Amino acid sequence: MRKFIIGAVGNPNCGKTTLFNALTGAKQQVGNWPGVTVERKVGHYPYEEYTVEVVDLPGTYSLDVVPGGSSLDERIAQDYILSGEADLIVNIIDASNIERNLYLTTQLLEMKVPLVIAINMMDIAQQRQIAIDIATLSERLGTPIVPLIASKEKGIAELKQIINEIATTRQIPTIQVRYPDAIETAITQLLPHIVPLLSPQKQAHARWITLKLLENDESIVQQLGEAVSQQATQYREKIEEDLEEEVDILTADSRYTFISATVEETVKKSGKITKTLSDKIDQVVLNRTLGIPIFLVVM
Ligand SMILES: Nc1nc2c(ncn2[C@@H]2O[C@H](COP(=O)(O)OP(=O)(O)O)[C@@H](O)[C@H]2O)c(=O)[nH]1
Ligand SMILES: [Mg+2]
Repeated sequence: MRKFIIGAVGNPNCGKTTLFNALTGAKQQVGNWPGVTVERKVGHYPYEEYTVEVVDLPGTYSLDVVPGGSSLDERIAQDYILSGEADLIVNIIDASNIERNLYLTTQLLEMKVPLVIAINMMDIAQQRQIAIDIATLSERLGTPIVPLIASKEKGIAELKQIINEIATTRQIPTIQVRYPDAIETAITQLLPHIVPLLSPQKQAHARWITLKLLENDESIVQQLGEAVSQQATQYREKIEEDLEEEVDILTADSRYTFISATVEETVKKSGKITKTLSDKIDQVVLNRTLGIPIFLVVM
């Protein structure tokens, strides 16, 4: 029997565990990620002549490993995705919080891995009168999207079918976030120094790895070593001097610009949306994670 491995990623509370259970039923093994006490859950389901293995990654808002920070979950998720173990990544996003969830999605698009998006909580979006143009969103993100209500097992058959299709074709998203010229130039100049350090399997992720090095991502810095990291630091300091802003703030800003334009075109909110308490808390956590000082106006 042939086997596919898929990694499940998403923000906390997007319904990842519910989907994992709907896909794999009772057949799960629970262990730990190597060297750490973070739970690693693996399940299986049969599909045609395949066994599909589902690896549950920690819930995260981003894949940023902040230096000296407590970004263990982000490190596990990023390292796993870059390891190439998975044939594809399923990104579960919460339809009722689409803009916030798309930050992680944008990073996955940038990583150039075969990707399927599952938009979960479609029932809640409907209750809140949030209309999502899934066909256009799929086009803008350059990746297949399956709507789901995981808690009612709706959309699971469609998701399984798309998973096998993309795991077979290994179609990779072509969308590229555009960064300020100074960052794009630094990526172009650093790339030839980084590519020779990467295993053949990691070459596809070279732009992402270079960008993360420029952002001073701790996991990437440790993997690439001292020499090239010092080179990246010189570029980073120059950019920060010229643009008077930190590189990771600039890149987050570019991602949000991409997300805002995408959401504006594809998501319509006709009802008046009042933020729930958990939305507000998540917003604070996200802003902290990204290190962006934002004063929350609570209405
Ligand atoms: N209404 C609704 N609730 C859902 C859906 N999927 C998951 N949930 C609920 O959302 C909550 C969080 O789900 P969970 O799977 O634990 O999220 P995780 O943190 O991503 O693992 C749980 O109470 C689920 O029952 C859905 O499609 N619709
Ligand atoms: Mg969970």
